[in-house]
Amino acid sequence: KKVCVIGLGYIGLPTAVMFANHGVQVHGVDINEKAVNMIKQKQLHIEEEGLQERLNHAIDSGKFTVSTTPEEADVFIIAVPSPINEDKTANLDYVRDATKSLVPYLRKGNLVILESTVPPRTVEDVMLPILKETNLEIGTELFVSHSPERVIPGRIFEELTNNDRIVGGINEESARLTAELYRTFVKGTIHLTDATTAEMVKVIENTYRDVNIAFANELAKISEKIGINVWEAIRLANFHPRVNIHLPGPGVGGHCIAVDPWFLVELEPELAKIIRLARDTNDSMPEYTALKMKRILEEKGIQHGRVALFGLAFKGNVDDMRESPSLEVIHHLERLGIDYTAYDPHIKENRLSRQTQHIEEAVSHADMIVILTDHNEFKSLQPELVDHKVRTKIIFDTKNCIDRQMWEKEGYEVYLLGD
Ligand code: SAJ
Repeated sequence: KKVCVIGLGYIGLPTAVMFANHGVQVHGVDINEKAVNMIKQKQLHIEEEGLQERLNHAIDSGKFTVSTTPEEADVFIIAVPSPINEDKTANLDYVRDATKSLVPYLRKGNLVILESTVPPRTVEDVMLPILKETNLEIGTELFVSHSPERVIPGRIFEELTNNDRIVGGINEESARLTAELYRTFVKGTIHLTDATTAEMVKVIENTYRDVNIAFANELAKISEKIGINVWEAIRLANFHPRVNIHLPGPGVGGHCIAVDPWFLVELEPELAKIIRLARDTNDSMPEYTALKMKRILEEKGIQHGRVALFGLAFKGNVDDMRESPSLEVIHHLERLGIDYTAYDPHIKENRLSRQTQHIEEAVSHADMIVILTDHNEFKSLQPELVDHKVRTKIIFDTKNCIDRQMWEKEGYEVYLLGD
């Protein structure tokens, strides 16, 4: 069997090397020439635990080739971005272009699998009309399915192997062939359904999480008003066997959870009410966080204060800054006229004007350290490391991830989001 993987990003690259390391011949394709050249030289253009060794092995074994154009194969897997436009409508250009790029290479008996998360009906309404241009009969000569990726950045390989997998075919044969392929490395259960249901399943998983986080964020705001610690309240509530409340924070980022709910809002704006409200609630958190910083500085009588922002990635222990709430927090600080520096040990090049690679520089003359992502480096951060540099000993933790007592012992005033 030969598999051609279109899109070598956070999902496509790990998936490609997984197949290659399980004896499948894989050809990887990306329109980004720079990324392709890097991968050829066994260099990573993304950070993911365990990816480097696996990529080395895949390339050295000769089972994994890469280029900017597809090749004939038995199976084609599409793993390209499916972002939203400015106006929150789905941008399916990448899915459309990737599908079109396959048309000249498709032969009788081929299978096309879409892994990208898409609004329900995309396979039926967007992909199939394009695939019909092959003149192959869909469902008997050309098989098509949606098998959404469901892995979490930071634990991709573990989840690729052990998570259950949803496989939705445009007919039963398509689903069966797809399941057979993923069996190569998937140890979880593979559940078969139709393509549109599979699209819906994926979108509602992320929407569930978004709505749940919005609930937690609303509870954080309420808790601040009534004077309790929301983290403690949620922790205790979650001891109930049927309660699983997620955690508040400075916002919801990434290109999945903050994006996918909009697909449902776009399809059914009149009906998707809670979904819409949850999006707005989560989107309100960066400003809420920035305003809390302003309030703390004012309460302490600090004028022209400077804050040191710790964490630019959209969540802990990843190097991905796209759609990060930290960027929104910065936007609001600028709007409020609050001086800041930004530091993130996972973002290795300076992409912002006030960003620094050195923690000492970040905290120099700072009146408040603000933890925006729960990187391990911040959880275990020793106050002595920053002590001699800060101007005022205040730390504001938006992720409840630092050792509060340790910082208090060092003379810091500790603030917590939702407390
Ligand atoms: N966040 C909170 N509170 C929480 C959990 C997360 O504020 O309790 C924030 C994070 O800080 C981050 C954002 O939400 O900014 C999203 O992070 P995440 O860890 O929840 O999710 P992603 O975007 O990294 O991955 C999700 C996963 N979906 C689910 O868990 C249902 C993953 O399994 C999907 O494969 C992925 O989206 C995807 O690609 O769709």
